[in-house]
Amino acid sequence: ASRSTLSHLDAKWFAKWQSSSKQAKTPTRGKWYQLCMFPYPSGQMHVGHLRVYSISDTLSRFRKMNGYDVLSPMGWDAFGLPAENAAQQRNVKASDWTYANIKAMHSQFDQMLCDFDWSKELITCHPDYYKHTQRLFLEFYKAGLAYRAPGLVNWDPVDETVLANEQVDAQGRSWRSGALVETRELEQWYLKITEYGDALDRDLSTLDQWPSKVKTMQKNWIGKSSGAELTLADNITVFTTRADTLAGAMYVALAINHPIVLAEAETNAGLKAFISKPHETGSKDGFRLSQVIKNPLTGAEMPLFCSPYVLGDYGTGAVMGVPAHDQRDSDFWELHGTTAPINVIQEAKSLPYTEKYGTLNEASGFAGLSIADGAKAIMNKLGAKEKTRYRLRDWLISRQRYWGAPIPIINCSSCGTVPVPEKDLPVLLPENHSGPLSQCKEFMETTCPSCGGEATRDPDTMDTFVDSSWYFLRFTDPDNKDLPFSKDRASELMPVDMYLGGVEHAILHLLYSRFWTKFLVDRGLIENIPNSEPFKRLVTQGMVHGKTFINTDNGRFLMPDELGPNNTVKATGKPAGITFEKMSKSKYNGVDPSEVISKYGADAVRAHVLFQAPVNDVLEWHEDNIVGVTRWLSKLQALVSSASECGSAPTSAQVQAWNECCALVSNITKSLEDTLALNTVISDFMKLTRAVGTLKGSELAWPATETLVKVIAPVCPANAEEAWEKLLEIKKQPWSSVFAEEWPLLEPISSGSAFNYNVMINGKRIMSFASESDVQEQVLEELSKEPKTKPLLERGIKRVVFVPAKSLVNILTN
Ligand code: ANZ
Ligand code: ZN
Repeated sequence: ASRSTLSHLDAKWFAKWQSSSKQAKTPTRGKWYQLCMFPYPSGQMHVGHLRVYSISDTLSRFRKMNGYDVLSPMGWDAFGLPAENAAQQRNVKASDWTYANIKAMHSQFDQMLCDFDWSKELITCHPDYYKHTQRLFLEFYKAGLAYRAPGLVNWDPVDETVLANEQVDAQGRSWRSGALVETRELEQWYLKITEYGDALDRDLSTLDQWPSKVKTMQKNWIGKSSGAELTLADNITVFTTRADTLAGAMYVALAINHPIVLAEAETNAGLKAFISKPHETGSKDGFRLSQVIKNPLTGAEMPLFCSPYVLGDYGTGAVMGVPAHDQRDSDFWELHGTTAPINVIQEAKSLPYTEKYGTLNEASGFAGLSIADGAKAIMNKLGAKEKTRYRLRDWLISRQRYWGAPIPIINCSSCGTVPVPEKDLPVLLPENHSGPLSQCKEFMETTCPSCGGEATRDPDTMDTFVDSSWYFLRFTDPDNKDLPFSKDRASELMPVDMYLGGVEHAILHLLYSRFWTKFLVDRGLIENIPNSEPFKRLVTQGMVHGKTFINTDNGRFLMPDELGPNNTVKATGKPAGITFEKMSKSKYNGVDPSEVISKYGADAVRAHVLFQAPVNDVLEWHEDNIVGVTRWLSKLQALVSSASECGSAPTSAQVQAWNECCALVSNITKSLEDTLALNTVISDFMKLTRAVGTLKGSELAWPATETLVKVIAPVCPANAEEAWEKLLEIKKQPWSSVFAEEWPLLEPISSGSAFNYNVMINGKRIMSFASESDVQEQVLEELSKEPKTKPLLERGIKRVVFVPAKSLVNILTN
């Protein structure tokens, strides 16, 4: 978007802000780090971006006007597949494509009138940035928390790369390509996030300003579970959270990569075929092994199976099967069992009974004990210890792709794995390349830093989530050449006070960032961050849904030119079905932010976006509704144009209107500061404008108008500046920015001694007095001086009714 697409007002003020240094008042209220998740430079903003950046810009402008020293930076999460694919398809360099996109999107930010501190801009694909990403990887390596290991990994056949567990959804599909993920055996690099499983779980409870939904998702992902390891045979130990059900165990099942299974498969062709054929995840297929295991409690013989539903990388890869109390075991036993499930819980009316409360019955061997006590008793009897397990797995960070930060490791045939020395960082990406780095000879061939012999580089790049796991730290010190960030700067500016972004990152980015922060605190790179948590308050904005037209005859989405007049289907003349759905190309319901901004101006679009839905809710994009906001803005400008500094004493109706203004300003302040009820902020703006209109002609009009202009400034910066300029002209004062003003605070009624209040108790007039400011407080003080009111007031005050229009205070007692 070029300047020419800015409306007159936007262009005027954008230029003015560029040329006049912002009058920085000296902040008096401490630091405020306002951050929103930085975008991937796709080249085009969508309305979701428009929403989150409107919110974020509003809040950081508000904080600045409130005297905070605000850090509100912006940057680019610039590595990743689309650039690489574009490079391949268009025969351009991935970096050229990326930087062109950054430029285009930066001007869209300008178009939105976003006031980010661009001097702190960072780009994760720039060597100045990824040099430090590599350095931090080596920090993990030095600590023994970055390691290479063979293992079964998730392979995305479309993007041709491995994925972290967090990047595969519950249906087994890739978060990016949507392809069904396959399993491959590969040697890859991991970050040992499991080392922090306990801290990541525990500290969730300190995040009292995070949505509980996000905390629950993280808790479940980490999946801390306390149970016991029971050794049932020399070579078989099971992990169970229900040791109390041991007497109900009727079989034991092993994962298909359990050592016993692998050993037996050497000589058992049937088993070998079973474990090598593909199984659906969670499948209750089973294969009976030769061994039989004795139940240590009942002495009963239990058959041994192997089944894909037992996970190879959870617990011990072995379970005791309790068909009466576990759904999965019940399903398995129905297919492979011969006898009826053994129930050990008194409360069980039907099986499986999977509730975790109840009392053990006779069959359990510990009749009368609760589930918890029974588990303890059985563990004691077997000499088993309590064991905590986590569902969380280590984070696989190798990607077989070009457009990422190279893993700074060299493989030497004589020295083995050698980290690239810090002085040799960054390991630069070859400029003219696409496809895996393993195919780039100049990149791969190098010399060993340790022995000087021939060696090869690690062919992989890091997951782009590595880049974003520390960018918020880099923002505290973005120009540091030697270090990722200085300890002092980062420690001073962290944590992020408010972090805005999409809930789709509830696990991935937010979990990784918490992990990195905790690790870097432990390594002494930052300090003094409460609970080592990077984000104090988290706000997740809802999605934006677009108006979607459907041909109800066949359920197909209508393209714009298939839509007739008055929302009909052109081909048939019938009315089209209208719904609101997630914007996507296939539904023809997308909206281009640049287009709407050049049509209505940035302020109207910003206010509209905030007005249409509470921050956390889905926003349905009704473009027609913008007219409400544009009308309000023109009323506001008209009101300001006719404002006058002089006026007469207010009527009592005007005093009331003034008090309404006070209440509205305090509401607006509270919403911006705390509750983030931003939709009500816009309706309060409209009410406030009306109330200020009522003050016309009175001496209250001028201060109220000034206040109105100041409070709308965070949301509607251009209109506020325009109005402020008019007010200064009327006052005959030189121009200065409205953003140099302090946030206003209106005192309720300051009508002066002109008002003589009649004070009544329970409807009876007691006395009168002249009020100056806070009438309510003053009333009680005056009354306490009046001996005859004492018995009345001793009954206790129920309510104080204050009617400024009638110059009346009525006190109701019990
Ligand atoms: C016996 C039992 C009886 C179990 C019962 C549950 C209910 P959470 O809480 O999610 O950690 N399990 C253990 N290792 C497993 C593996 N590798 N693959 C699949 N399942 C496994 O789950 C722990 C429970 O999951 C364990 O407790 C075990 O089944 C199963 F009425 O043991 B339980
Ligand atoms: Zn060597």
